[in-house]
Amino acid sequence: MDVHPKGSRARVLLSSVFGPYAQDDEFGSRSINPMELYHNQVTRVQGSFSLRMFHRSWGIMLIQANISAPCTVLDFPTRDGFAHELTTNHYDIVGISSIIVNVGKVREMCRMVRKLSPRSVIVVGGHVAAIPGLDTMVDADYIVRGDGISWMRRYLGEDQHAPIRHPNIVSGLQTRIMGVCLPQRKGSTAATIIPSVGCPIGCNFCTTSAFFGGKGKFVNFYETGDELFDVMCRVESDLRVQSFFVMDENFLLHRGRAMRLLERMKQTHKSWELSVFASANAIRKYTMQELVELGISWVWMGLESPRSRYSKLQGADIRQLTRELREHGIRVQGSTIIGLEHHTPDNIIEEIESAIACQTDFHQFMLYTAVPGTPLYQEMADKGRLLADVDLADIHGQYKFNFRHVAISRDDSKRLLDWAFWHDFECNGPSLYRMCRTMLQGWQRYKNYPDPRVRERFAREVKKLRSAYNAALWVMEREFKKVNRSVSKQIHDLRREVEKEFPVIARLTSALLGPILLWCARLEEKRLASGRTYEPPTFVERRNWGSAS
Ligand code: B12
Ligand code: SF4
Repeated sequence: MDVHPKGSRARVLLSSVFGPYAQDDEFGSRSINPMELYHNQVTRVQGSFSLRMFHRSWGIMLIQANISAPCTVLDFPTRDGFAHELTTNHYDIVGISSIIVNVGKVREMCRMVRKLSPRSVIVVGGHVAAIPGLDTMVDADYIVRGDGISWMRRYLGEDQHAPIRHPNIVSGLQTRIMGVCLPQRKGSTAATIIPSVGCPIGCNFCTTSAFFGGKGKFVNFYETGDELFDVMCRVESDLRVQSFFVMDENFLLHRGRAMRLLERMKQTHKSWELSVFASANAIRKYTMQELVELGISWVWMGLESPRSRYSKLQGADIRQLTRELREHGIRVQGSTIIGLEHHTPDNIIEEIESAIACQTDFHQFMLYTAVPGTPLYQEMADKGRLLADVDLADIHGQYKFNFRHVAISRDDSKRLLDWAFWHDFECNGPSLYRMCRTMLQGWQRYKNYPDPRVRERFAREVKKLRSAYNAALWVMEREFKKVNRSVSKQIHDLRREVEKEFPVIARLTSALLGPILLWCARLEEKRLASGRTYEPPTFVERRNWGSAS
């Protein structure tokens, strides 16, 4: 590969694609695709109870932190903002980060760079690079598949094997629920830690696994528990956090690393809280005690389907596992796939019901989707089953199939998906309530646990439950009567139980704060009904900029 003639003196701009996002437009924005994790694909039908927040573009933040060239990260720019940055500063390299749905924006941004900064080299990276023939769709000089840190280091003539420097990342921003924006105090939000990218299990539909090498492969930024521990200690002190969102597709799969991390946490009395992604077979490698001591408080886990044959699910009784996790205070975010090969109109309802019966705290439903770059895409292409006229902006699993399913029509795929979200909400209630239930179970089980680190963690978590969350329970109990009286009764019972544990503070907050929250939630419902959407703010961050010439 060539090295840029200016090497590490080259000025680099790294940008995410431009907004606004939560609207339908000619560049591929879609109103069903807001720049929000929960509201996009988890709690999207939960109205004012939906958890709303934004996440930064971590890929470009990581690249910026690991090159010594002067570099600007421009996150969530507007189109005008991107043009302004290109014309007010000279950039030798413009890197654009995108996923597949936003390819139309990448095309437009390349066009803008050629016009406004014709001497810049254009590099396109991120999942969009998995589109076959992307080089004929966008005017870029380089299209980078896989890890961008090592690529950018090589291109700048730097050591691609140098240790990875982890930036300080606040995991979410502008969190909002029931019409209330949570205060953004230092330390109040978890920090994101990215130990690796990719997953060696290699499920046929999985785009992240495929993008970083597929089955048997992944890219490790931190090999050992010791390295990870050191990074977490630094971030803990810089951001004053004890809570970490671990962005690793299958964190618990690497047992040696996780157990060494636990050892170090115990030695140094760290009462950390970890939110992780993990497959059922990986979770099963640990006892509940190990998970709890490691601080696992939230786990995102693929439930896929009771009859699917994915190796990660072999031998796991999913319903029992999810129940057990919740009984130990671990919030579960389940993910179910709709439209697997064996699904038919006769069995799909039963499978959705079975997923909902797991009563996970959060539930993502996704359509089985042939995403470019995955083995499933190749298989569907080989069998001539890809639908030719589907816009790339609509290939993401939250709209309709992009391939011919043997038993379910494209329109029915959307109906089933929407129904699954509704039915889960109707049967199980708002995720906020479910989370409170799991938190109480954890507290009751572990408040007298011998390890003080564990006690401290549950005591920290329960502070929210006995105050603001109890007031939220009061609101949910009232509002949910309109949807499902029996769930409303369950919320009532939970609230009573919380008040039994914390008689003074819990009663006081629900009595004082409850009515205010109810008013905020109803106002939010009105805003949402009138079409209100939310967009992330723009970030401009410069590094090594003093040395820029
Ligand atoms: C956080 C996240 C989000 C955030 C937004 C983040 C953002 N600011 O854009 C939210 C929650 C809003 C979100 C929304 C969506 N997301 Co999302 N998201 C993720 C998630 C969980 C983490 C991304 C991440 O930071 N990873 C860690 C970093 C380090 O990895 P990375 O981004 O891939 O970056 C590396 C390389 O790709 C490369 N690279 C990245 N950028 C660049 C740029 C250059 C110049 C170079 C050289 C290299 C390079 O180098 C990096 C370091 O190795 C991933 C899953 C995952 N595990 O990655 C899904 C994922 C990226 N999302 C996905 C999708 C589909 C969506 C949605 C459409 C939702 C949906 N319906 O599924 C929406 C779209 C929103 C929109 N309008 O754009 C898919 C993308 C599939 C694809 N092949 O394109 C993923 C992979 C999830 C999945 N498995 O399906 N998402
Ligand atoms: S276990 Fe999860 S992350 Fe790993 S390949 Fe399968 S779907 Fe992807």
